[in-house]
Amino acid sequence: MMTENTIPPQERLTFQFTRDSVLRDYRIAFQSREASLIGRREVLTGKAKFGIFGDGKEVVQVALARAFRKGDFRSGYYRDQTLMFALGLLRIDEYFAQLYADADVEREPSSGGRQMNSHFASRLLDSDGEWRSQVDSFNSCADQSPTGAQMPRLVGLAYASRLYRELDELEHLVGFSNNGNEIAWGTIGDASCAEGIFWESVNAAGALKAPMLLSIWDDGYGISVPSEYHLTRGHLSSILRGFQRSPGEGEGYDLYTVAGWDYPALCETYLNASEIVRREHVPAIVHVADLTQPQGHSTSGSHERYKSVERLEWEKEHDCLVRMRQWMIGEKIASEEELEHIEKEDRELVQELQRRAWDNFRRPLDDEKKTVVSLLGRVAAASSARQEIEPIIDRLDRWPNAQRRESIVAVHETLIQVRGESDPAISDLVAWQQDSQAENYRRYSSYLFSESEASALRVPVRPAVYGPDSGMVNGYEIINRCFDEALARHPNLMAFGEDVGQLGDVNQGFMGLQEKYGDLRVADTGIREATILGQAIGMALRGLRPLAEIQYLDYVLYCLQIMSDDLATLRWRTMGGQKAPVVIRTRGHRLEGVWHSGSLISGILNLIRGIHVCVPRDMTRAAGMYNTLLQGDDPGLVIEVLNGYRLKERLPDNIGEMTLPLGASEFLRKGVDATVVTYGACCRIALEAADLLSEVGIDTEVIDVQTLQPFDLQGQIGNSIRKTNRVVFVDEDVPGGTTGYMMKKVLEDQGAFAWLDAQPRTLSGKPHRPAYGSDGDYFSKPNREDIFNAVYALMRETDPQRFPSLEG
Ligand SMILES: Cc1ncc(C[n+]2csc(CCOP(=O)(O)OP(=O)(O)O)c2C)c(N)n1
Repeated sequence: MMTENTIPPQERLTFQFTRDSVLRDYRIAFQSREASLIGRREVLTGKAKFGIFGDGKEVVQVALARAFRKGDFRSGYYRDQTLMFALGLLRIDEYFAQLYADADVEREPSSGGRQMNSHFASRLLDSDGEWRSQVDSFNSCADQSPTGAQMPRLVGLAYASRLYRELDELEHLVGFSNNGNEIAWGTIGDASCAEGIFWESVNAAGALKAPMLLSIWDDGYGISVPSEYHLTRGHLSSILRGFQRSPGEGEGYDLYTVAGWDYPALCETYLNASEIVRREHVPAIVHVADLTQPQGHSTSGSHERYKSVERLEWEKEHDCLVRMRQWMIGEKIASEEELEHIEKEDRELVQELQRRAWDNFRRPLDDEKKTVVSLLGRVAAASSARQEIEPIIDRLDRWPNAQRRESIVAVHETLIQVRGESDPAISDLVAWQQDSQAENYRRYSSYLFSESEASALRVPVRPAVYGPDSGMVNGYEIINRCFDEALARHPNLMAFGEDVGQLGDVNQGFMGLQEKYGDLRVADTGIREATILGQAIGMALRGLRPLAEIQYLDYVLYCLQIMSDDLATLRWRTMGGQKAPVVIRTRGHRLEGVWHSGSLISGILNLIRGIHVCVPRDMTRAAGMYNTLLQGDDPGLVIEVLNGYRLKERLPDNIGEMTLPLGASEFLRKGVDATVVTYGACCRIALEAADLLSEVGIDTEVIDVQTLQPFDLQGQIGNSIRKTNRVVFVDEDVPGGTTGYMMKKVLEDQGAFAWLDAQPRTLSGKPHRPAYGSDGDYFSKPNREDIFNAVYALMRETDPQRFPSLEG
């Protein structure tokens, strides 16, 4: 029932059915349905927290799986369990392990229990954090819950195939591509197509001619809201038509519409569509209509509340399994009796696998509870608080299906009861508590950053080297030389962004490099920050090293959601199973104007834990950070100083090799009276203030933190405060923003509070955005005079005689 496509009938490939292959598909689909039914029951009986399932979308997914080839990638969402089963990327017991939040990554390989059920991923990395071959396997990137968030990286996953096909210098990367023949398969629900990033991604993949095959699972609703509220005219195919290419035209999309219950039509559609996408590198969209949701959206509610009786009846009739079954019987592929027999077998199999997953999940928890009960028993026996402890033990012992939390709570309550007592049993309990804390840290908090040999924190430090001929050049020339050498050294490095290609970026950092390296390696993009970022994530997932430019820091907000939800969480949410070492380049700080002043640091910093954040004060520092990040395997954001491109710096002889260690603060000025901690463009202002302060006899130490994440790993700021006993944190962010972050790091984490003789101060911009013009900037952001006054006031606190009031 292909209703719309660009393949003339005589050219269509016909799907070859065999009885075995059809039966195999039906069984996968049927087992998947059973898994959904049992899954819902498990939630409703309290054994799992929440369930969202792929029922109603089984048949289309077994059909899609037939066209999926080794090396291909999936970027989809929580309805894709059947596809994952069909590709062999997920076992049924693993599916249930995730439903139970089993925190053992061997049993729950998608996320090690960190992600809600039906958030799938394949393990792209081995246990050392190195890439496994992707060409010998089916691949899936890690799902996210925000609707449409799978789209931006899909663009990059697909576009990578084009790069692999067209760039000879990538030929050596055999583990990632076979001549760019791979397709990136996307899936999305119909209602999620109302998201802005959906349209941005569709447009970007079309403009990039990326081999992407996107399926839209259309079941007519987004939770309770029907299609007409989501989409103009309520019908996707008709609004997508503008993207469609005409027959023979190279650019644009192939569009297909097919019913989600029509197995032979689905198989034929995917066979044909994928063939063209793979061969011609033309993207395609398959709008899969008439899908259903037999159990409703999720376990959070029942669809009887918002679907009419007629709709519910229609869904029963059009249930894809019912229809496939009827077709199989009609085509004499299997008889009713045969199918009943198979279904009974499969139902039992799924039940058995669910029970196994539950038992495996429970065993370590029950063992742990037993251990704790026994440890607590020993403590009770030895303690004067026995009467108080016994009810704690009893409660834990009787707790049905206790998890780790219940044991930890009981241990904590017991330790409160026995405070001040000492006994070997208590020591054993404390030792258990500490081991458990470490183990649970590993379970839930490991892999925020790379733990591999390739971590950016392990990159050897190579200081800048200057010779007698090292001349002074403009800042932009330093960056330009750095990128030139990086592109030569890393054949898989691709730089792209708005105005990056032909113009060489708005500040000439890439000037001349497109001519030298070609328009795929140094590329212009549309104005589409979310998909510039997504493009980078997808490319990085396929072994490339993207350097994605966001033209100004202020526009990072457009891609912040993807940076935060996808890139920053990727390694963590897969428990080390995936990585995307993207380098994001942007520029900010102190250019005048509300949207060019680039001071939104804390908003960004606090949302992208999992990404290194570098705030170089000049271009030499920036170059060192790029070189470090490009040798590491974590993502990083580098915020260059906007007004630094035309300032002169000395060009290091080893600009291509020099590296700057992340997390190393630099002393810009030594002093004994007060410490000023800052970064980026404020460094210069702080130094000017320090000069002014020295005129009144105050010797200020100025520290550039250089990177905000990681932050001052050697505790140099704490050491400085130990000497000066006074500190002011300065930046252009909002009050309590990054200055608050730095203060927490130094006073709390480094314990510098103990060394202070005066109240610690923060000095930041105003709470509003910076006003335009020189005066607007001066009065919106901290300036030399503000820093002078802040430090002077601290000095006056201890010695008012020597530092009299400035106010007469
Ligand atoms: C950005 C965002 N907004 C809202 C939600 C809550 N939500 C989860 S699923 C969903 C409906 C999605 O409908 P559709 O795209 O048609 O997919 P379906 O669930 O029907 O397969 C909504 C609104 C979300 N996950 N993310």
